[in-house]
Amino acid sequence: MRDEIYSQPHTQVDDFTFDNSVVEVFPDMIQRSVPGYATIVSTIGKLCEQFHQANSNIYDLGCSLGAATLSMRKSVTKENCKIIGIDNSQAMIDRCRLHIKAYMSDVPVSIELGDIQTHSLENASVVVMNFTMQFIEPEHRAQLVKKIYDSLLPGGILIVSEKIRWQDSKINDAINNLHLDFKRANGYSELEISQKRSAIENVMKIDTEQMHIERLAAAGFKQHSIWFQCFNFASFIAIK
Ligand code: GEK
Repeated sequence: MRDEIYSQPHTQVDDFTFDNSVVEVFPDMIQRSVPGYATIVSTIGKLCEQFHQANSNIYDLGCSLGAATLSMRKSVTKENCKIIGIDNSQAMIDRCRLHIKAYMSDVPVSIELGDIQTHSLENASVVVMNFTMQFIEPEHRAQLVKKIYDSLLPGGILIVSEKIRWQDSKINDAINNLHLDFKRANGYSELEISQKRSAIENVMKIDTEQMHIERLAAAGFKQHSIWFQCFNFASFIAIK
């Protein structure tokens, strides 16, 4: 279904939440809003193929409708692996379970309702946060990345995809304008763009590339890099 949530004027734009109305249009919304989303999701499967280890857990934190979970499930070749998708939106979890059931696979998947900040993580070879960190309170992010690092086996990876910003306002504006043109080219009107911005600004707080890299290093990751970037959307890999 097409995302038309902000196509009509709202008298008051409430903070964005991942409720039933968002679940209905989510695949269209993320595809038309995030440059490179399809490439990132399919490549997460490729990275999982390289780094998953036998007898380990693979986590999809903030799994939404399970796009990264499904991509990784196709790439698991080693024995006794389990994929665990976690999200704190009941509406997302309910729909995600239906999506997962619609595809056949021998790889076990568990979709769990929970807050990734308190949910236990263990024995992990691959952990994915595909556009989820930006919804965690900034002061809690370092603790979460450290918890993920501690849950990873040696050689395990963390993938973090995020919208990013620049300290330099001219560069930030120039690249942000490219993203706005991307949304316009995908059929979002000026009204939709501005109402969505009002809805999301209190909820989604974005970091610079440097903040991400410093946080990964502080948690203990020795290897870390951006592996994909299109405009102000980037995906990082860190290896334990
Ligand atoms: C994808 N990864 O399609 N605990 C658990 N889930 C959370 C939390 C939290 N503390 N905070 C937010 N979420 C997906 C896309 S969407 C990104 C991820 C976006 C969940 C929230 O409910 C939502 O489902 C997801 O994180 C973010 O590959 O909408 O821009």
